[in-house]
Amino acid sequence: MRATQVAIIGAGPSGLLLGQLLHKAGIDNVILERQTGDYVLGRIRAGILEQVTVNLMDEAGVGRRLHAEGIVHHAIELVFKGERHPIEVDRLTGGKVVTAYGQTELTRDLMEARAAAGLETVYEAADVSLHDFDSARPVVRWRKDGRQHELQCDFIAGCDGFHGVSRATVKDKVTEYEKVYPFGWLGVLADVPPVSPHAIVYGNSERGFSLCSMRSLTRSRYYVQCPLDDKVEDWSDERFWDELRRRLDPELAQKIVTGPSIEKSIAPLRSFVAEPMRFGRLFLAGDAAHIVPPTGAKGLNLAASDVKYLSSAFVEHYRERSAAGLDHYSDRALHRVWKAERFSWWLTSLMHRFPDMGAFNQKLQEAELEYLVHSQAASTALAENYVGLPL
Ligand code: FAS
Ligand code: PHB
Repeated sequence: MRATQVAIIGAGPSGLLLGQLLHKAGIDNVILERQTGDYVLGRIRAGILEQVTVNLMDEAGVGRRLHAEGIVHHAIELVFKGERHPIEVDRLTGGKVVTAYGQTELTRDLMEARAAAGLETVYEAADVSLHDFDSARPVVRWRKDGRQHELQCDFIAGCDGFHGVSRATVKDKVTEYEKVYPFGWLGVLADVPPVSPHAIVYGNSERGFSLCSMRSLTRSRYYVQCPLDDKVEDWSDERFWDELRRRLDPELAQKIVTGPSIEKSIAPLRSFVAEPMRFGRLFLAGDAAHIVPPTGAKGLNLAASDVKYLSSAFVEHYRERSAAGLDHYSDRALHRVWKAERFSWWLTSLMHRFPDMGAFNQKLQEAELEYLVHSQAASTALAENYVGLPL
């Protein structure tokens, strides 16, 4: 039977980054992905990288384009009651910054590096199933080209996202914690210059949340909060641009450069954590184990920190014959996950209008925003979470 050291399920950012770090450490791995590579690249998702993630891309040897094309942000801005307030994350955290670089580009860089190294990625792997991960020789099976395939391995890394097979395989061993938000995000990608090229702008208006971001100096990413039962077809480009302007301060609203959307989608918001993240020789990483509302730009960055912990644990196992990293992986990852869950929930609660919030809670939101932008201590707390807590 074919064999490898680590079988990775999923060729999203988690799986690809893990595969690259393991390869750099001389650990053989195979990735099984149920979609095509183009399909994976076609999913428009995250856009903001913490320094931890940038450092990991460098460690994986794939940081060149990220440094050439990524846009460093030294601040974010909060808009409420028609005024815009900077939160200078760089100054408040002693020099830490975030980088705008789309998940699509990060995934492309990792895919190209993997192909260049001649590493095996099985795309369109159907009906992946996981077996014997409580033994010393787990087995992964899948179907492709009308044939059944199987792979023996030392470990399985479940990097297959929220709807993947890995967590589903251990659903009777998992404790799930979930919070679903009563609204979604309508996101638009457009080839127009970003309205605020050096700061992500978060808005809280009486009409709801808005976000102004970018993928480059010629490609912008915008979001508005929308009801959960909205459909993308309810939103013409014109209606979107008009609604976005209404949720910003007047100066920024008149600077918006509009253009045809090249991607438009509605994403639901949820907070979700599955505990533990280890089951014998099966380890969960990234969205397979946790989901955050995108408000805090933590999803992709949490996936990266899981991968940092897991790849280090595998290296310790193979190089030092030590099980310490593997034994501590779940607790160590969850410690960081829950802090990011808290921050993402807090910023989502602060910046969105909830259908049933009532006048008192609305006044509380306004008071917290006023306190936040005028208090060094409160701004510092926001800033240190936004740039990413230490590993
Ligand atoms: P992914 O879901 O990216 O990748 C999992 C991979 O596994 C996929 O390629 C999938 O096809 C594959 N797979 C699934 N089941 C399988 C099976 N049975 N067999 C084989 N393969 C299988 N994060 C942010 O930080 N900011 C954002 O703005 C943001 N926006 C988002 C918008 C949306 C609509 C979504 C869904 C997520 C968003 N995220 C955002 C979070 C997102 O970026 C994730 O954190 C990131 O994709 C996590 O990467 P992975 O863990 O690799 O999971
Ligand atoms: C994005 O650019 O897609 C983005 C930026 C900041 C967020 C969420 C998404 O908080």
